[in-house]
This record gives sequence, structure tokens and C-alpha cells, in this order.
Amino acid sequence: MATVRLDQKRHALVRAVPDSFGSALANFFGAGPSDVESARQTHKDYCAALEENGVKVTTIPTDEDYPDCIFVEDQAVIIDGHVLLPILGAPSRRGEQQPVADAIIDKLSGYKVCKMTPPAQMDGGDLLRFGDLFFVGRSSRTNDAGIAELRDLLDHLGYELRIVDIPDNALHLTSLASTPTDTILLAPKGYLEQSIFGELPDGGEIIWIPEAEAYGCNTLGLPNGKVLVADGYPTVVAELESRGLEVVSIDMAQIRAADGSLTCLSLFL
Ligand code: CIR
Repeated sequence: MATVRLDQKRHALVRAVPDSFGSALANFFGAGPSDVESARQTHKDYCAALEENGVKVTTIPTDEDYPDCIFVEDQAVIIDGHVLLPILGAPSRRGEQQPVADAIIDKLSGYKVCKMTPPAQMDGGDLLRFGDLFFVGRSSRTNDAGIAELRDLLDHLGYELRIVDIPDNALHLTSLASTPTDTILLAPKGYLEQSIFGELPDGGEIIWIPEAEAYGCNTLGLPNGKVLVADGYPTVVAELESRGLEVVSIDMAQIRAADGSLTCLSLFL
């Protein structure tokens, strides 16, 4: 997930794919999933890749009433012992949260849990951590009141927060950008202005990827230094490999069909 540093990624929560996944929301990259079994295979491959690369995986049972429930990244923000439970931007997804919150509390007793209050709205997929700097997407799912509540938490923890306006043709910040390591940020040309992230801390680098590979910019760095990447994005792979990173590819077609990406499928504790 986007809110922990690489060395903190030891335990991930995921949620199994429901039969109803074909009805998941799809307004941006995808036209809606057409093959639930293939989505399940992807989910299985994803969990196996996490386990094989040093991450313990806990699976929350699915809920047929919530076609989007596999996208657990959106349901909680976990930063250094603090958990913020956002009010999701899509009303149809708000009922997904309680079992995710219960699983977090079960695993992380002693963590401080706060709930957002209306009119704040935010999806966890709008949050991106770059070492000690955070970016939040102001999007169709995340509003200014949600950003203000997030800022309160980050001020308390002593971290800087910068806002990135998400264009109408994209869902979340993490739909367009990711931090495969604590010092590299991947983002697509065309969707985002090259000045939008501001000046990066010393040692930080943004790799700008051609617009046609925007979906491939969502990658997932693993604690052993490998990086999960969606199949079919050769520039992303070449850029990461040229920096000495080893890439593990996953066929994400059916997840992409529901506007989901690699990071959306897990929540790191
Ligand atoms: C939605 O529209 O909410 C889901 N179909 C996709 C959520 C993807 N989550 C993410 O980018 N963090």
C-alpha cells in the first residue's frame, strides 16, 4: 500500500473476489470485469507473489453485496501506528469498511484508530507515500474536507502533505502514480503536469512514463527490493530494470477492467 515505507511492508490484508465482481464500478481505465474466474486467478497470483517475496498475507472473507470489496487499499489509511478510516467517495462502497477495520484492529491492537466525519470524503487510493513526504489526490472521491482531516493526522506525525489535482479522466492518485521504492516515483506524462509533485527531497527521482503506459505506473515495491508490475508495460519494466530493480509481472487485465491496480488490492499493516 501507499502509506508505508518499503521496510514496513511485512504483513498485508487482502479480500477475496466475490462472484458479484462483474458489477464492480468501472468508469475510467476499465469497461467492467467480464471473467470473474480470471480475476480470481490474478488475485491468487498476486497473493502468491506477496508471500514469495517476504509479505505475510491475511485474507478477509468476501462479501457478495459489495462487488468492489477486493480494493481494500481504499478502506483505511495506516501510518506509523495510526489508522484513519475514511468515508469513501462512492456511497456504494461504504459498507465494505467494517470487516476491514475489524481485521486491522484484530492484527494491530494498540494502534490509534480515528474515523473521518462528514462532509469529509477520501479513498485510500488517493494517498501516496514517498519516504517522509505524502501526496494526496484531490479527486472525484477525495474532497477538501477529507484532505483537511488527513492533514491533521500528518501534522501530528510531523510529515509534509502536498495536494495533487487528479484529472477528470482518472480515478485516484494511485491510478496514475506509485513509489516502487522510497526514493522513486513513477508517473505518466499527459495525465499530470511535470511540476505537480514539487521539488523532491534529496535523492528522490520522478520517472515520467509515456501516457500510453499510464496504467503501468501503478507498481508495488516489496520489502526484498523486487517490484510487482502489471503485464504489458515495457517502458515501466525497462526503467525499473535499468535502476537495478527486479520486476515480477502479473496479468492485471480483469482487475484493470474494474479500474483497480496492484496497490488497490492490499493494505499493508
Ligand atoms: C472503484 O471505482 O472504487 C473500484 N472499482 C476501483 C477502486 C480502485 N482502488 C484504488 O485505486 N485504490
